[in-house]
Amino acid sequence: MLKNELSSISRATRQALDQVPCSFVDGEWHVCAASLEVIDPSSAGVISRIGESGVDGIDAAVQAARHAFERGAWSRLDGADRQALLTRLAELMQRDRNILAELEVLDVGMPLWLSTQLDVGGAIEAVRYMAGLARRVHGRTVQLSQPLTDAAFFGYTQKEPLGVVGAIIPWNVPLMIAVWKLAPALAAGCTVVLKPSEEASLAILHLARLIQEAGFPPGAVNVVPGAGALGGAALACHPGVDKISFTGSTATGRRVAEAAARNVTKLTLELGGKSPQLLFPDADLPQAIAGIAGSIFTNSGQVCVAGSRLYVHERVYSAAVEMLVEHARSLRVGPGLHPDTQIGPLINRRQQASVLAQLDAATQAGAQVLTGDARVDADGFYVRPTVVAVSDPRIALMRDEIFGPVLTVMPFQDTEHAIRMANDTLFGLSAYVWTQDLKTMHTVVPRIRAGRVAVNTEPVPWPGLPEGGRRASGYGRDMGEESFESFLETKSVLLRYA
Ligand code: TXE
Repeated sequence: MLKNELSSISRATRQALDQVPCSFVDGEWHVCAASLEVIDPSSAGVISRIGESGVDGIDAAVQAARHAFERGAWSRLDGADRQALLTRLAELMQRDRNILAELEVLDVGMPLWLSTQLDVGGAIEAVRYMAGLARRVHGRTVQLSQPLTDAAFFGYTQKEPLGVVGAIIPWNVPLMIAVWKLAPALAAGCTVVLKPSEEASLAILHLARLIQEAGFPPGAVNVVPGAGALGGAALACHPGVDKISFTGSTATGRRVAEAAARNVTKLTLELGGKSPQLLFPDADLPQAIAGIAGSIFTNSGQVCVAGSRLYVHERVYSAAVEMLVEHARSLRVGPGLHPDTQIGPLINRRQQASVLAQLDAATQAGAQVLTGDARVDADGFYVRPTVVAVSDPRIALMRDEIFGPVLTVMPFQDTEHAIRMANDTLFGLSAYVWTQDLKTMHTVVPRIRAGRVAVNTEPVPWPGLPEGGRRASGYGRDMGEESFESFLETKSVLLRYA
């Protein structure tokens, strides 16, 4: 059967599914008047309900975060104490690793090994990394040499937490992306209103329980589940918010930017991508094929940095495509809780229908599906890993983010041709280069227009390496010191001492 066996989940995970739909505001749980269904993507069955916070719920959360920020119980806490509480949170996440991982499987559809390692493991590492930065808030001294007066001056800058942060989270790797925003904001001393995606909130609600258990001051973190068009939109235009950090689609990102502009609210936007992979003839082919497949098929292609456009040097094109097709066909599609599963279902019926429709449109436009029928005969939202040979780079499959397990392949003639095709996109999030040749690598990497280039590896998020894009992929960075700094304000201090 291609659906999750719910009897196999732990009692604690079952309890989390049975919670009354609530939001977490000002350190307390509030029962929501309205609620939304939670659907297991492997079966299309309803397994739980989450709260619908609505506009009033968002307003209460922003007020709680503002009050907490001004009171200073978090924002003026010593960096060492903020580090200690974040470290405590990481320990509790480690303790509840299995619950968090099972919740993500049931909510998102991803296989258990992936939710354990990437999503939950990545989230824990990110909290630990940012906990360390909480003690590293540095201003600088400035030599003042303006010869305007005879008086003597001293100048320095100091860093201060930005204020109230609104974090709007997508559904594809919910816990990890939530922590990518939450952890640096908290480390910097900001307070946070976090709106998870209505498609996947369960693990983030459990995170809120752990935040409560760890003993964060009331209002430091507020979690308000609910629909984007309602709560998300209300958060983006709320005048009490100092910064919005958003990850999601380019279309919604534009709306968020317009809403934030009304209050001149600061913004980080991590939007979609159409990331290229360049396979050069000198690459270690078996290693590259496994990595290329991992770069697009992991989490069923629902990864912002998914390498969805593959360009292969014409000399190795036939061999590489044959190996890729064989690899894609060998991947085991199934429910996330099943230990053999490599590829889980997509998040929902809409996403499944959208991916299949885009494949149909590409076929009609002359593209050739090499892996056979992508459809799976099941109730869940499955799509098989699919490789498509394309000759016309203008078709929609080559230009739009598909967010499914679909890889397009095209040949290239030489390095210049490869770079030109890689950059032929409105996006600029990530890119992959497969080569053993140092000259090729150093020629290609600087010329790729993307926030990140991975060489001979599939995407592995490291807390110290910033993630983010250019152009339609957004601006600003998650993770790394860059992200931490983006939650701090600079104040210049001018002192006359003589
Ligand atoms: O994303 P949305 P959706 C892409 C991917 C996918 C497509 C649609 O291509 O097929 O987006 O997914 C909240 N004001 N990515 O519709 O709408 C919403 O509640 C404020 C790529 O789920 O961008 C959720 O919390 N917020 C991406 C968040 O925005 C609003 C990951 C993301 O939802 C809002 C996910 C509004 N008006 C999807 N409307 C990536 N970069 O990784 C919705 N939201």
